Amino acid sequence: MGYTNAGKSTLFNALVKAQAYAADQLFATLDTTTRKLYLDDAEGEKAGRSVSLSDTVGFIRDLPHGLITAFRATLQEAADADLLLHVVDAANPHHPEQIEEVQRVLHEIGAADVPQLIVFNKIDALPATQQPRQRSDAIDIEGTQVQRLFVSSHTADGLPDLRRELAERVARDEQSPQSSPQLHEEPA
Ligand SMILES: Nc1nc2c(ncn2[C@@H]2O[C@H](COP(=O)(O)OP(=O)(O)OP(=O)(O)O)[C@@H](O)[C@H]2O)c(=O)[nH]1
Ligand SMILES: [Mg+2]
Repeated sequence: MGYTNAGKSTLFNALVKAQAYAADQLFATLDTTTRKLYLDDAEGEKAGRSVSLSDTVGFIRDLPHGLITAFRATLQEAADADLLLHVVDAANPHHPEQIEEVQRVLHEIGAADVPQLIVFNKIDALPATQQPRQRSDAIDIEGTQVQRLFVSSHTADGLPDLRRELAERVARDEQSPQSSPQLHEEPA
């Protein structure tokens, strides 16, 4: 999820397509905007872990209350998620305000407390002087330090790190499943 035009659908397709290319049989369509994404374990071994990855509608500035109601069913998916990938257009100079707008919508739909991973997308479009020095750091979101990853959905730069981070979080969750009981859609 994230502000409109951040590159959510492009990232979604890049993650799913990369997986489909690597192993066509290893993902299954759940519905039009949700795909099952299989993840390697931290050592890069096929571990058979999967997550359901969903693409949401764009969050826009000054979303009218009527629209909030109309989108509520779609956005409800965000409130029910185990983790929100908050996609940000790093190349848009207004991205700090866009992050604030997204946070505002998250509060309105009751999803403000869902853990987030901030995904700064479009780093290929940043000038050399603004390129991130590291692939991952922390960013302040409403007074909380939240992990941020830098990616390009166009060049796939950073996507392996994103997959690894998701795999690590799933593995961590398996060790303390009570903190997130919904994660295991297919209990063994
Ligand atoms: N340079 C660059 N452009 C990108 C990247 N990812 C997405 N884009 C472009 O950004 C535009 C918006 O991408 P979408 O994936 O449609 O964005 P979205 O967040 O799904 O947008 P909505 O569904 O309308 O909210 C398109 O023109 C993409 O080609 C990227 O990593 N680098
Ligand atoms: Mg989209």
